[in-house]
Amino acid sequence: MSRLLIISNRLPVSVTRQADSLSFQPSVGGVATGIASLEEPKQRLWFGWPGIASDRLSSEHKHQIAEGVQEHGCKPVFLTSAEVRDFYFGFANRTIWPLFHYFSHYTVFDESYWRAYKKVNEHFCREIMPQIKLGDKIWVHDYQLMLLPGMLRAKRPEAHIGFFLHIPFPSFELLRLLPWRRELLEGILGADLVGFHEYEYVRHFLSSVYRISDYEPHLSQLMVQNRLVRVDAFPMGIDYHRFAESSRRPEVTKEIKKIHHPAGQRMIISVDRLDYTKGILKRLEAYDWFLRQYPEYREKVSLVVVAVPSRTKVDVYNELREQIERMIGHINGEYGTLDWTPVSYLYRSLPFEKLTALYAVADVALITPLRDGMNLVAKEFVACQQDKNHPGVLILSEMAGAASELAEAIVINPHDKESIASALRQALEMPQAERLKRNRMMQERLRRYTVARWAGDFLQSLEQVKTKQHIHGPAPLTGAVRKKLLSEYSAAEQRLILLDYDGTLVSYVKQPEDAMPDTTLLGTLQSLLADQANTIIIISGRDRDTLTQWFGNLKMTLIAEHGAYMRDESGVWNAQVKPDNEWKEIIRPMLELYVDRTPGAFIEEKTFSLVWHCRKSEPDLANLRTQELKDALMAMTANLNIGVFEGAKIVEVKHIGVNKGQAVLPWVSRQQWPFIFVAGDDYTDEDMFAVMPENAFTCKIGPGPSRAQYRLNTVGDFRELLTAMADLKPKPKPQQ
Ligand code: GDG
Repeated sequence: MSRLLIISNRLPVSVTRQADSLSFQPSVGGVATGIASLEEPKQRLWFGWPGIASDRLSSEHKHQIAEGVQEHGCKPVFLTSAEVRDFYFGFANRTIWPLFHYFSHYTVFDESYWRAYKKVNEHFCREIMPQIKLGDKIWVHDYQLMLLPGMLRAKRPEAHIGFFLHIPFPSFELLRLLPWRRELLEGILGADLVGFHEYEYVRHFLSSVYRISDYEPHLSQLMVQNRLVRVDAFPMGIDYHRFAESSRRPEVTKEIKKIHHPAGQRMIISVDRLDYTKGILKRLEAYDWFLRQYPEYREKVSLVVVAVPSRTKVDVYNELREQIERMIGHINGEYGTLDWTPVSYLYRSLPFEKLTALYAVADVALITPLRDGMNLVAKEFVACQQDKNHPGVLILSEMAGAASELAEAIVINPHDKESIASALRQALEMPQAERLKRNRMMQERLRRYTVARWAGDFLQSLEQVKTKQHIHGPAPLTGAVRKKLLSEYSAAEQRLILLDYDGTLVSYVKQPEDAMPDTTLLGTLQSLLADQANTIIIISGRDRDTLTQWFGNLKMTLIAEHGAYMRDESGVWNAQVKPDNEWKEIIRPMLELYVDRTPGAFIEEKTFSLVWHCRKSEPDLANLRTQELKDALMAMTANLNIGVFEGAKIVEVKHIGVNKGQAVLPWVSRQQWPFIFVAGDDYTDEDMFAVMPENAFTCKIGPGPSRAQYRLNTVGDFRELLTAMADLKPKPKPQQ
């Protein structure tokens, strides 16, 4: 049976040591609950750090921990104190956490933190590798382990890997600040399925991938090397029934009411980890403002602040704690009376049943993070509003991922104290029927999309991506296929080799004229041409002059402008179609207009075509303009004998009778070739692939759909294959 391997920074079991004995307590965090209640029974194994640094443990303790957590389906990954310091408190929580939550001024860029992050991700990889069995699904969680999917992929190309980020994915403008941005993206893209809480984060991720890693997404899917990767939103839910049930315990709610909710007073709650992203300080300022603006509520409301200690080894957290406590002191000093304390403050974690009772008895939950991936507290509060006679109101920040699902909450901007104050008033005055109605609508949604559904949905999508990967696209030209190709090459008496140039023999560059062949490439071509059995043709969209300048010295056939001109081995160029270019003067002004409107764009003129290039333009603008230009051109060319084609960062308008397929057809049908090899990377090469006989090896270079049978990922991979062909012994000349 295939298994589910879950990998997160911390194990869902907390290990505590008292004197010399260890105890193990399963923690009921969201993910753990979701996975535990998955419908499909799967064997599960969870990897993570048990929470105590390994240099503080004897080998006997480590052994006991391994055995103890095994009972909970877990395997420990031990980390030293130095690793915890630089990886967890360093890169994860001083670099990624602030940056991804838009706190760039708190972000520390430290090479040694980055090294520790890489090292710990590698360490996780080493621990997991021996445990992976064929068919296992691997689910990596969160920002501490963003390199891990890529590391696992490098070792297990076929593995099923999912990655879920629990925090926001920031916009490109933030991510670009990070010196290691490309490595992080490549790491995440090692997964087959990448999940976020919200579509907004999907958008940011794809836009960064496009700008930084050069992969081009199509509708939330992209080809990474030859692997289909899907990126999607999976808003995490909660264990709705567990919260709803727990909130119905009258003995606990009574106790909480007695302490925190005196008769005649209304109660507002604020529950979070003590973290600067949660906006606790701004919330207190807004509460202060509320008491000032609406003095009639003094002595009628109280705010209970639960701040769960968090990351106390990071300075800004300690500073924030001091500021919060000072602010609470100020409010209580300013407005408090002998009978009334405006803010009660609990700096600790409450037991689960006390927390749900607090949710249940509160009149208002004031949840105002400055940024939050999702915010489960908001959902939990709504789930606990089960008493029809006492429905509470949720005030939620628009910066929390949960806001897009909980639209019936009062949604506020956490920086706007004025609107928070009036939201508090609105909440306190809201009629019971409306409170009930709003909660019912939100509860309906939360009851359906629970954390179990979330986990099930994610894993099912992972399976679908894997199925799609196998149906889609050309097979990799590696391993046995490569061997077969080389052995057929070796055995063949006559070979036809058709090669596109840009994107196939050389990589794309910003300035097309800079893509001249290097000496290694020319050497490889020369060796191939030295073999009598080879007929090699370069067939490109380039013009005659460029091809003559670059390959004029080689005794080979060249085809320019997608087949408009051909130069035979003797060096003479012949037009293959009669030029008919009157259309150019009609089309050119339109292309010029789109050059003016798109900084970085330019026009290239060829004998039979006009090409609008936007490789150097800002990617989003380039995409937008490409679509607009295509639409405009389609309308203009409807009655002309010309076609409009979109290629890699270009729009080309050309004579319809000219294409690479037609150009190579006479060569293909000239004789029965025992070996044909065709390679190309863009849409113009698809015309060649389409006219090839069954026995031809057709090879697409790079990502994207293709008619080709095989794929190589990069120009480098392809050149390496050509070199391998050139290294094979040439066929001896046939005996006269
Ligand atoms: C990260 C993302 C995303 C809180 N106080 C007590 C207590 N809690 C529990 C809550 C809730 C959890 O802690 C907090 O979850 P949040 O979602 O609100 O926030 P983060 O800890 O920052 O979590 C966040 C989440 O991952 C999931 O993907 O939503 O955006 O930042 O479940 O119940 N639990 C107990 N006592 C407390 O006093 N027992």
